[in-house]
Amino acid sequence: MRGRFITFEGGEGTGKSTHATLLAERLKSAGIGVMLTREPGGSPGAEVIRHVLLSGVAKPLGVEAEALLFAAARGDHVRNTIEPALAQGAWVVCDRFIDSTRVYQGTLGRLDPLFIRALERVTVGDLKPDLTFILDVPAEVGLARAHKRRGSRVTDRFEAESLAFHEALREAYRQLGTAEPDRCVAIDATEAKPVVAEWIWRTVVERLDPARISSLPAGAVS
Ligand code: Z5A
Repeated sequence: MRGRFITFEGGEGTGKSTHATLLAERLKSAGIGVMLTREPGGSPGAEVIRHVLLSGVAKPLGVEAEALLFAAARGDHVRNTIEPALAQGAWVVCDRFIDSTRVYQGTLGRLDPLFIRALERVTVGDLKPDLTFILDVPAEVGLARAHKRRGSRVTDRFEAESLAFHEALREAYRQLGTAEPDRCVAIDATEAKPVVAEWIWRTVVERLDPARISSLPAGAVS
C-alpha cells in the first residue's frame, strides 16, 4: 500500500523542522515506516543545489533563476527520495515543498503563476501532499526564535530579508491555506511545543487514520 505524504510549511522559525521531526517520531512509535526529509535538499543532488541557493550566490541571477534551481532540486528529490519511499509504503514527512515556491518565488518574488504551475508540472507531476500543515506565528516571533537558534552563525539568503518581507510571507501562507482547505491545516504555532505537537498529531489521526494503516498485515492493500 502506498504511503502518505505530509508537508510542513510556514515562515522562518515557525517550528517546521521541530514538528516534522516530532511527527516522524510519533508515527514511528505507532508502527509506521517513515521517511523524514526536507527542501531544498533531501537527496544527494538536491543537497548540492541547497548549498548554492542558501549561500546566496544565485541571488544575482534573479528570482526566475532561483525558482529554476529550487525546481531542479525538487525534481531530483521527488524522483530519488519521495516517490521511492511512498511506493514502498513509507509515510513521507517533508519540511517545505511546493507551497514554499508558490509563496517565496510566486507571491513574494512576483513570478507569473503560470510559470510556477509549469515548474510544478515538470517536477512533481500528479504528486500532491495528502496533508499540509501551515505553521503560523507573528513574523517577529519566528525571526526571534530563528535568531536565538542561529547563535553566531551568519544569516542565510532568505533569513536576511526584512521584517516586512516575513510579514508578507505570513499573509501569503494564510491565503494559501484558505484556498486549499482539504489539504492545508493552519496551526497556531505560538503555543508551547507539546501543545502544537498534540494538535498536529490529532489532525493526522482525524485525517489520515495512521492506526488503521499500522494494524494492516504486511503487504495488505485497502
Ligand atoms: N525556499 C524557497 O524560497 N523556495 C522553495 O521552494 C523552498 C525553500 C523549498 C530554506 O531555509 C529557505 O529556502 C527558506 C525558504 C526558501 N528560507 N527562509 N527563511 P532552511 O531550510 O534553512 O530554513 P527554514 O525552512 O526557514 O526553517 P528554519 O529557519 O530552520 O525554521 P523552522 O524549521 O520553521 O523552525 P525550527 O528550526 O523548528 O525552530 C526554530 C527555533 O524555535 C528552534 O530553536 C526551536 O526549538 C524553537 N521552537 C520551535 N517551536 C517552538 C515553540 N512552539 N515555542 C518556542 N520555541 C519553539
